[in-house]
Amino acid sequence: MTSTPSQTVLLIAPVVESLSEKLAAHFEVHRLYEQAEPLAWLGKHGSSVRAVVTRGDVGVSNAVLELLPALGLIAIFGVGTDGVDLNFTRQHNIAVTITSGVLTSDVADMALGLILSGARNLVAGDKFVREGQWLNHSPTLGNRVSGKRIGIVGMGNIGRAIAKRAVAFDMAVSYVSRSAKPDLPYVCRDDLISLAQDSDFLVIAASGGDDTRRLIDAAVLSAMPQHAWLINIARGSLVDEQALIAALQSNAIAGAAMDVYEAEPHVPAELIALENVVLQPHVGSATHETRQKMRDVVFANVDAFFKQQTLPNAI
Ligand code: 8YV
Repeated sequence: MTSTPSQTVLLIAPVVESLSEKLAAHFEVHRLYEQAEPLAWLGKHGSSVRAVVTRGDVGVSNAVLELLPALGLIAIFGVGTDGVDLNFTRQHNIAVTITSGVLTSDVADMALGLILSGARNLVAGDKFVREGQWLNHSPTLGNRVSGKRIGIVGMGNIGRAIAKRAVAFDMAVSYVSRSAKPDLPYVCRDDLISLAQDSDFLVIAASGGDDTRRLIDAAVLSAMPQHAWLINIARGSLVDEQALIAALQSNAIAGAAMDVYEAEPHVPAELIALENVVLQPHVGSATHETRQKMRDVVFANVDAFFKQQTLPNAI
């Protein structure tokens, strides 16, 4: 008699509770983040785990993967694969799925929201009213967004969605990307420095990972015009945070509006102390609508894996 392989799913980090519950209703679910001694738990139970669910911003380390010899699937709640060693997964025949397609609009909306918040002083204006300052002072002027130049770093799905929105604001769109996109009516730049020089808003929409680590460094920041804003909705790893802090402190650029940081959830005290920044807690895809869709995509992939069907969102 052959034994049925286990249908054991390991959650690496908390995801929306309705996903954990849905998974638990169909499979055997364990939460690594609730284990007092995760490595000891893995040593004891790791061989039964066949699927891992993790978040894009968390990924899963090779140290954990090494302890999961029966693993066949990593289902990412998000689109970023930078937290997973894809060489390792290829070598060990582990499929990887992402929540492709469902979060693009929300993240692009957040990019435009950050541009408007920064240039039009929305956060400062809110504080100004709440603190009663309006009774005694005039509000400060902001800077126009419509008709300005936007430079987009990374022209994947999210970059394209940002460009589409920017066009509605009559903005001139330029970009750098791993490859030129001849189907797009925007200006493709050869290098990041020239893109930075000619952008009023430099928006980071590229993938994280070793290839793009600290792509936005002191040289790029110093190429930006003094009135320009840096916007980051991608990954904190793309920016040299210390160089950014120095540029902001010296007013070498006008400001930065960001949803992501190098060591989340830790945000450098220097950034928090600055007035010319807008800070969000990595919530680009965090809407009820999108999180529900992300949940459904993750579940569909785990379910297909255990049913030995084609994975709908394999990378
Ligand atoms: C999510 C993300 O915030 O898609 C990604 O890679 O980083 C975000 O959409 C994250 O994965 C869930 O916390």
